[in-house]
Amino acid sequence: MATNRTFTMIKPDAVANNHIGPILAKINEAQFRIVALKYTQLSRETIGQFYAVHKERSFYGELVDYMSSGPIVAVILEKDNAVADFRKLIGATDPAKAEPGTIRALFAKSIAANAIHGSDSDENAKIEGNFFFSMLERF
Ligand code: IDP
Ligand code: MG
Repeated sequence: MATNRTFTMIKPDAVANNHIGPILAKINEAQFRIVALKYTQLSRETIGQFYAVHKERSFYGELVDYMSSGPIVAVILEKDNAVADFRKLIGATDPAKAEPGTIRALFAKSIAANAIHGSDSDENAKIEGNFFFSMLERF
């Protein structure tokens, strides 16, 4: 299986603040190709499954409430070294600590409402992409 893909979500704060276009533009400028894209809103139960890895963390309830509070855009992206390059493009989890010019530095409101998700490994990119999309065989 290719290891040149990553998975991202444009989070509810960024969608609500009309940042879908500018964020996709940054992603395209950074040479990522869009493989699949979906605008949707998730139930608490569904996003709870997506973030099950964080179940024991103090912010889990807040995260699940927040991520189900409005529409998101789920995207599979392709590029050489996709996972690491995309984490660099989005910046640190806390926007106050994110490098200037990164997507979180530009668009995020807070550590919880931080505009965008990026997979942290090839393995999780595949799991997360498959969570949202099926029938990608033709790609
Ligand atoms: P990441 O998104 O940079 O990989 P993770 O540690 O995997 O960061 O956390 C997942 C998501 O949980 C973050 O993107 C953010 O939305 C939320 N989060 C992380 N830490 C906190 C916190 O301390 N308070 C509230 N929400 C948090
Ligand atoms: Mg993470």
